[in-house]
Amino acid sequence: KYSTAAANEEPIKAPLSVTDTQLLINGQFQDAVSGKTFPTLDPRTGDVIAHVAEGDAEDINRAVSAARKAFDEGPWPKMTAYERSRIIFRFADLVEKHANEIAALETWDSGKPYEQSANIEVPMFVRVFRYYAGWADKVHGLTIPADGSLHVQTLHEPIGVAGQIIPWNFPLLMYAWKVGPALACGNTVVLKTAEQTPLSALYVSRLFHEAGLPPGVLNVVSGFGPTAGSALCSHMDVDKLAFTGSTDTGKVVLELAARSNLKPVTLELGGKSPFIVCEDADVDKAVELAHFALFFNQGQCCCAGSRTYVHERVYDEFVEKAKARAMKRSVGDPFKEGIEQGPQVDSDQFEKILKYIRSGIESGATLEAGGERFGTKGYYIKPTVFSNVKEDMLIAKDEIFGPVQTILKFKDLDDVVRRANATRYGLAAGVFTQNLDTANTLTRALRAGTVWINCYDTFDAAIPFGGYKMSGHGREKGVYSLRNYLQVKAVVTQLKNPAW
Ligand code: TXE
Repeated sequence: KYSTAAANEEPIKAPLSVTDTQLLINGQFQDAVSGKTFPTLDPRTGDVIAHVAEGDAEDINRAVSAARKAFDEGPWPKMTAYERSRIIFRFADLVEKHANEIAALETWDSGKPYEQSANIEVPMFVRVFRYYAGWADKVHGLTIPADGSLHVQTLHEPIGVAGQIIPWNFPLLMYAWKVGPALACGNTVVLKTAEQTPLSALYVSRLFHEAGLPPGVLNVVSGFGPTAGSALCSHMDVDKLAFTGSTDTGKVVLELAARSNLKPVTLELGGKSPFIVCEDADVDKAVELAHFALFFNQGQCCCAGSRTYVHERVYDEFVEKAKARAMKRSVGDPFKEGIEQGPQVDSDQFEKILKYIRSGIESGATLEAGGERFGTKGYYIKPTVFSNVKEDMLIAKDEIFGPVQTILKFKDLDDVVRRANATRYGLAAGVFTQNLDTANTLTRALRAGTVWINCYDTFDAAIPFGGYKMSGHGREKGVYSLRNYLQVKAVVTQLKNPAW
């Protein structure tokens, strides 16, 4: 039985107050040109946390000019790479020093458990920045043995002003994955945060300036997609775009880039990733990992293992245990100790998920657990499990982006490979098996940017992440992300005396 007590209790007071609510342009916090603001809400209650400056095209213009000037005139791209690296390292130290406040802000604005913000997201944020700080002075080109009397080198140069648009499910981590490599390579940035979660980016960006970041190098504009976001995508002075969000908005971003100045775009979009439990699986362990793969972060992960394929031999046992695990999941105020699941980020997401749950019931899937809101206020949803799910049901095709596990039965590897790949997405896949041959066979056959074997959602800063098919273009993290932020210049010199 679920206990609804926690969600009905008075929310715990967030242990901080909000200090940064203005746009950050050219090193200065400032109001939007229009003077407009928008409320950012506490997903536990729907109450206003703070009013935040609402940037639109005018503010994007200002931010891009600041970034342009900081790129063209320096000092950032002209500094030694070692100096850039030291500023980024100092920033990471400052974030560590303020880790508790930052984690609390992230939880307050997004609804994710404080323990997750404090133990996973802030430490990973710091780690990603240290990783890229380390790269800053190791970015260099090649010397190429070309034919005849040509001496050939490549220079790896920063690409210029990077426009970056991030979503609300991991506000800090998406900031790190984008800002880290861009700044390490010597670019300048205009970052547009998600309208649901503008707060943590403003707070940490103030720390970045305390760490010595020159004005104009990193500009942060809070605001909405169709206004601030599209102005950034269309801007003629932006040299590169990086976007994380829905596949539909990704298409708009790509189109705006193409219609303006053909700036290159990296996209990290939606997913419907298979998690495959093979017949040799230890069912208890498989249930736990599949549960984590789907329910982590309230199910709001682009790479969520949202189609759980279970071999027919272990299917019934798996469903029983997956149901029991979901019923045990602790849901409630994300500031409370021991809470695994907080509220969804906002009422749009909450309603969208409930609609998919209704659609699952109507299409004939078996509702094993959950299926409705949790408590009476805020955007909490009971951990939900469907069995007997078929591929033609919407819940097996669309990205639900919520705590809804869909369990499908398969016969053999050919069957599961065909079905796992029959999706427009290709972000990630999970395989649970002890059999090396099965693991290797599935790894080759699955069309996904990440295959996790006997683990899931491991996000080391050095591991590349990105999608096949409509899950996106390009890779973030690791050495691969540096390529997104560099131009390659071939330098070809004719030698007078090619004897050497
Ligand atoms: O996404 P949007 P939404 C998926 C998930 C979710 C659905 C809708 O399924 O339920 O998308 O969420 C900015 N030009 N993901 O509506 O619209 C917007 O302001 C430029 C998966 O929040 O894609 C925000 O900053 N920018 C995903 C960002 O795009 C625009 C994470 C994401 O919003 C824009 C989030 C425009 N015209 C949602 N319109 C993942 N891959 O992890 C919006 N934006």
